[in-house]
Amino acid sequence: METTLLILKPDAVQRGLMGRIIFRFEDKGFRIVGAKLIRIDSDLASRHYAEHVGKPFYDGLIAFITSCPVMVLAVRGTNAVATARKLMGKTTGWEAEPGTIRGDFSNSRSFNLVHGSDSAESAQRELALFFSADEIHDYARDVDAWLTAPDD
Ligand code: IDP
Ligand code: MG
Repeated sequence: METTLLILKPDAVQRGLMGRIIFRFEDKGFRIVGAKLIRIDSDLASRHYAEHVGKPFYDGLIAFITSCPVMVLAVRGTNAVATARKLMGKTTGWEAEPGTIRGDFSNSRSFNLVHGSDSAESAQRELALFFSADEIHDYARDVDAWLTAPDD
């Protein structure tokens, strides 16, 4: 069982796609264990995107992610980190496969609707940036018994 950080970016909020994006993760069987709408400030944005400092798109990325409230989600499930990335699709909308969130809804290199942690280590770091321990809710669901088999 892993937990990953998702951010529904400003374009998802502005385009009214939050619900349809959340559906994809719920349909896969993931449990939402944290959720809130926040306005990311430049300090938080620079900590979150520290790995991209100095890249040509960095300034635009910080301006984009701070331009409007975003929805941050902590999402839990088997292989949540890698599977969430597969559901999202490739970074650039026009390269992402149809059937993925970005492949179906984005046709941009930077406005690609959703962020998802790229490794278990990134997920730990990013979850700590956006959620305090008491904002993560580890509740049980009866359906979880039907989402993973004992011999998975
Ligand atoms: P990821 O979101 O698929 O993990 P990263 O390479 O980590 O992609 O880049 C972070 C974000 O920066 C992307 O989601 C996208 O919004 C933006 N970005 C990445 N590469 C470019 C680029 O070449 N031009 C403009 N924006 C970019
Ligand atoms: Mg990334």
